[in-house]
Amino acid sequence: MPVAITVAPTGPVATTADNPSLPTTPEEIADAVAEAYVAGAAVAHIHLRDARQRPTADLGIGRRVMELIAERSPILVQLSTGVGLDVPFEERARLVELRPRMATLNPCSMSFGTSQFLNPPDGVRRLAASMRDLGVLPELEIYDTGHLEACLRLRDEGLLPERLQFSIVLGVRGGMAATADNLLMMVRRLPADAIWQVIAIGRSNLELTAIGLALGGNARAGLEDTLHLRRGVLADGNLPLVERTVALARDLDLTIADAREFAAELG
Ligand code: KMH
Ligand code: ZN
Repeated sequence: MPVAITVAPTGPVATTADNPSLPTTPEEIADAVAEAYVAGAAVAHIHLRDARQRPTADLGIGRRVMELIAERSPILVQLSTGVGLDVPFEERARLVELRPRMATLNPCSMSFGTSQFLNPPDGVRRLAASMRDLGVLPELEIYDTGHLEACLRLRDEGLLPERLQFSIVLGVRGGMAATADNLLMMVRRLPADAIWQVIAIGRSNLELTAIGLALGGNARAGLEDTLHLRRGVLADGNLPLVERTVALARDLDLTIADAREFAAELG
């Protein structure tokens, strides 16, 4: 199977004070996504920001970003329903009304750094049901073993598609540590037909992305996951991070999926 690369250009936490090349306006986000598409990304994982760079679930901003992205390329849009830690769950959940191709579904609440990431069980079930009803494919973000079990229960209840798409998130304080052992343990527990990628946050981004590719996973790249290209060297935008991941995959003799191929695999 060709490898699908997701670009995650913005994320919920960093600002341009952390990395001046972080895209935050709709135009900047769409430009970053267009460049990433040309470099080989098939999916764009999108967080929205307001004019003061704060994470937002504003439907108008979401619509604008999706329009600008669609004008520039056929990349598959995956809207984050995680949005940002201070945005109430019910506001975040409404973003699926914009009917992106995919949206994140975070199955459980957890500590997240010094804050908390609230995903209450009844809200998660409602969000999964509305994704199913609107035809929005869930990208399941699992930060711990119990999150996988919660997803399998949702599938058994008919709230998720039969074939599941997971992101194994490593390196968030409050979730699994970014170690190869943790990644291998999670990969072994996934359903055999699962589509999956690693989301490696912070210092171990490069190593764990490489291990995920070598194990047969897809990959994600972008300033949401690391602000640095090398230790101590800020990435000058998302493009170098996407190009690095494409090169890594090619060095492993893997081929890169385009958006159309990955859409067909998702069904
Ligand atoms: N940055 C991720 C670890 C989501 O997009 O739904 C958390 C997140 C979740 O942003
Ligand atoms: Zn995200």
